[in-house]
Amino acid sequence: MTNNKHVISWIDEMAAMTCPDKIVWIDGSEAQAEELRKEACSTGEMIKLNEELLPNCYLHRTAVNDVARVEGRTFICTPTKEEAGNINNWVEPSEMYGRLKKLFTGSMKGKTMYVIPYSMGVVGSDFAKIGIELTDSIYVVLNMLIMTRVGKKVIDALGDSPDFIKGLHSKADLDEENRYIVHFPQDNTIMSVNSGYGGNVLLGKKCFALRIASYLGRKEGWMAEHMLILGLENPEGETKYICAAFPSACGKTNLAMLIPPEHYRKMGYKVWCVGDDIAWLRVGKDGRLWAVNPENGFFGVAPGTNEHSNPNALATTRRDTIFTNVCHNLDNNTVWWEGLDNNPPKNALNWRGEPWDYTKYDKNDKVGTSGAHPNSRFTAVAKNCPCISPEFDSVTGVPVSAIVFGGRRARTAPLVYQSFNWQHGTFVGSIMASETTAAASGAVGVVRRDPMAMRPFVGYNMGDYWKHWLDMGKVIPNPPKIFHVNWFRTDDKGNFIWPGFGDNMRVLLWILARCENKVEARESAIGYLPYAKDIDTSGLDISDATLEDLLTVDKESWKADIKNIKEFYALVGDRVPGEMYEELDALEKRLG
Ligand code: GTP
Ligand code: SPV
Ligand code: MN
Repeated sequence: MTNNKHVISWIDEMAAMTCPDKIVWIDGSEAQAEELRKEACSTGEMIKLNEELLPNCYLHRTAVNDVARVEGRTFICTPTKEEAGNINNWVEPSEMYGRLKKLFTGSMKGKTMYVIPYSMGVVGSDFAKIGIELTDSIYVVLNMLIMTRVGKKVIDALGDSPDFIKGLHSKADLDEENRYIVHFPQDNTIMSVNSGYGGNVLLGKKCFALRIASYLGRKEGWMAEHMLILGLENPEGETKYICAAFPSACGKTNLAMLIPPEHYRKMGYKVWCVGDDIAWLRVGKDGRLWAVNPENGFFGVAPGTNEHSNPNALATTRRDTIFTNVCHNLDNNTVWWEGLDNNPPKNALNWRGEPWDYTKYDKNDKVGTSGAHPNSRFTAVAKNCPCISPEFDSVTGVPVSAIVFGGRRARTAPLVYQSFNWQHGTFVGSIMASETTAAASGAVGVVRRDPMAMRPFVGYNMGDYWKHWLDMGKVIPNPPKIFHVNWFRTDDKGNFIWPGFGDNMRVLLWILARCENKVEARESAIGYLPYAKDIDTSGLDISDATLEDLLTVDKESWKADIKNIKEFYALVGDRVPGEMYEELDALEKRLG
């Protein structure tokens, strides 16, 4: 498909190491995709679902020990440890290449190596970047065909250039002990072995569009962030754009596709989804920050998605979708997950593929007893989303009015607050914390610091990453305002006290009103807080006392947090910019 000697010699080298039986180029055609789906169904790798109810939809199960990203086995291999920093796992590059070579040698014997040329961003646009992923998994090919822009047009856009990200993936033996997700930022190279799960193997996503891209962004003066992008259109037909960074499984897909509460819909408000997971940001000629979504599909969390929480996501998954690790309803050959409806299938296989008895479900042992794995996912075509933004394919992206940080905090963080300025906003991002979720392997529900929702995704030293945020602030003449939200405050019994989902629109309206200087706010120790009267609660079953509680800063828990922030800054180490410590001191003083 190409004469590009850089591409050819690299593929030759990888093939000599992995020894596939044959090499197949993915051209992006529907005919080839269909052949691959048939082949995957013939071997049991995928199951074709009910064509009438779920046209062109498939089910796949990963290995039981391979259901989430593995942060402990993810490495940033810069020449020095200092460049990768203390938050990332690091091994010296030549040592790591040696280890990987052993694992990849002969790993594709008896298999086909697929060559996937893909573009992150609209093919050929100024902001797009090209990758080539070599993989021995048809599941990976079919997911990449949905998640990225793939095929001959990409290889044509690359021409003779050496400027592409090299990605090598092999499922090998799916051996957990030898699972590696490795990035060599200086070599534009990603290597992933012994996994078949989404974020570990769809190399365009977290590996390229966040880890490698964040490294490139620092070098080239732009930013790669773990952010959704949404457009909020008012009744006058003006659309303002918001980017929001929440950690994995903390509500990005839901917010990006929200349906406004009824009275706003009647007034003419609409929300448009530009992206649900990743934003590439750069300064536009007009001095504002502009955002593009480099992806072409959604790799979304299935559990909890339903007709009320996220009707747009559900509609998106009704065709052309690959479901991973959900529950298989054998009566009608469809899929189900916890939180879809109150009607679990009686004749079904769970995410492991075993007969499933829904009456044994125990919410304290979800992984053991649920029909769908808590991190089960759908891979769906962005353009199938009913609220996909008309700007989805825009080559310039969209101008950003507000950046929003947020996480799962049972107490400390209020419903919403605004930072004082860009530097303080960067600080607010740096001290983000959230309860861990099933999106990564390990304990769930433990509060950990997750700066900018990027803890697992920064491709270099976290201190330098904060410095890059500060530097960007200096070159954006008209920067977005920075906010923090928390949809997850709970009462003493652990129930969420904010309704969330579509009602989060009420908070977005306050945020945009602040951006346009249309509403006053009160200054607090942590930033500007809304007056309760300025958050619209009409039609909600929320008492004045609860709203006050949602907007209260509990100084004692903030003081306790300061201690934890200091420990975290110490862990990040001596590259933490002085400005962050100035902000920390100022916060401590304001708390008294
Ligand atoms: P990744 O794809 O892992 O990056 O996750 P995400 O940030 O896109 O999270 P997603 O929108 O898929 O939501 C994850 C979980 O949070 C789902 O179970 C949702 O039902 C739940 N959730 C999302 N928004 C809200 C909200 O406003 N309130 C509450 N209580 N739960 C929410
Ligand atoms: C996340 O974990 O933030 C995801 C899913 O979006 S994965 O692609 O697996 O990283
Ligand atoms: Mn994500």
